[in-house]
Amino acid sequence: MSNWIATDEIRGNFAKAMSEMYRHEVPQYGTLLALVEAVNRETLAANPALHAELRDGDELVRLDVERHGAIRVGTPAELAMLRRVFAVMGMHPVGYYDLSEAGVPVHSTAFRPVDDAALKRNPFRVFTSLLRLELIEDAELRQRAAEILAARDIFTPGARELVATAERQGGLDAEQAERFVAEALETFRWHREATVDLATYRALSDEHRLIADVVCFRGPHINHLTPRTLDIDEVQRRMPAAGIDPKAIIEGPPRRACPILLRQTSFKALEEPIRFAGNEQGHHTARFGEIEQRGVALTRKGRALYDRLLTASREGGTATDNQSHQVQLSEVFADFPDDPAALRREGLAFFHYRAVPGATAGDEHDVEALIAQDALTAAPMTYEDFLPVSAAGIFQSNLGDGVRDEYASHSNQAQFEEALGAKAIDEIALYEQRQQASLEKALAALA
Ligand code: OOG
Ligand code: NI
Repeated sequence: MSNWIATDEIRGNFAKAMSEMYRHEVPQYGTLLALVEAVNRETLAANPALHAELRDGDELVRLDVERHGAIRVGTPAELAMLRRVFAVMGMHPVGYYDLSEAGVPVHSTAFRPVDDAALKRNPFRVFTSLLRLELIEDAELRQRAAEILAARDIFTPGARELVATAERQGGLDAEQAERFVAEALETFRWHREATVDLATYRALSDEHRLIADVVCFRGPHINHLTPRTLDIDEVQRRMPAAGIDPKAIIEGPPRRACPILLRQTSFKALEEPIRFAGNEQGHHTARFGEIEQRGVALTRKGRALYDRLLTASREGGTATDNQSHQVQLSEVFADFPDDPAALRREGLAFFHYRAVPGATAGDEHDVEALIAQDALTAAPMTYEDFLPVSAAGIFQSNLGDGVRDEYASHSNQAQFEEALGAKAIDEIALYEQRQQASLEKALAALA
């Protein structure tokens, strides 16, 4: 018998501690949370069907604590250690995102829980990017950046020790888990002091602002923490009145009767005072706010259709105001079925199957027939991941003007996984498994 604290509980406590720290560091985050909470409450009150759907899918409970954050690290060793830190909280690397095509010299994964029970409890996700130093063209600068990174340790000795303890024991006891949360949190804290002088910062920043952000500080400060809204258009509309200036357009698919994938918008990064080595004063912008609205996860076929329509909608340029952008998107996305039954029948989206209590299947084995006779229900399965085109849009709106064109490099998942010390889990395969498991369980209950 072990008395280890459940990984779900450690993750829940960590997410809460992170949210408190960030609220303290970035007061606008608190404003955003209040806005999202108000809109969620009103949306649920006005839409009983949505309320019932979220309640039956056990998603109402997680909604209030649901957040994703993002960090950027500089070396393979940092990424590999982060993987071990997140594993203590039941978070595993899912998906591979190449952002070099969009002119951002990183590739990324998302650390998140993977199974139904853990996702219901707290789906905390951290979008984690690894800087691709090899994309710095100037050899001298590349060398300098590598040396600066080699000289830092972004983890406290306590965090390192507790990760090793958790791996050795197979878990952490209550006292260790509490210390682990406090020690791990230190890695994500903001630092007002840079580790380099202003001239070095500027040289790196001139190469790419993201490089300066990753290289010049003691740690990979959390750069945003995103709550989930049920109506992103409404939150975006109310942001200015709350003193928040959102980026021009909402990223991702248009508004739909049956929301798909992920829609996101962010507000501009804050300019914050920094003390550089040699006591020079300067500024750095890194931290911003973001909100997201999640919809149903798409199958490979659905995702291919989404990617094709998104590309089509971008031909001839994207509108710079949100309203025209959304109109343009909606026209193109008219080709995407917009009701759950069509999405399911055409194999475009994933669903959770449940047996209706008291129902039996009799001789019927056909899923559609069982749904038609009210023996089986199919609820849309929430998309738990990210979108590379949207992520690039979020990165860029926060890097300001003068964003460069794409890097001539190709996506390199093998190199990323070597740095990570593990494979990135295929997100589509995960949805497939969860859908299949829910169907088998439902059919067994009907037998
Ligand atoms: C990450 C940007 C990507 C999202 O929600 O797509 C992201 C970053 O700026 O580090 O967080
Ligand atoms: Ni984000």
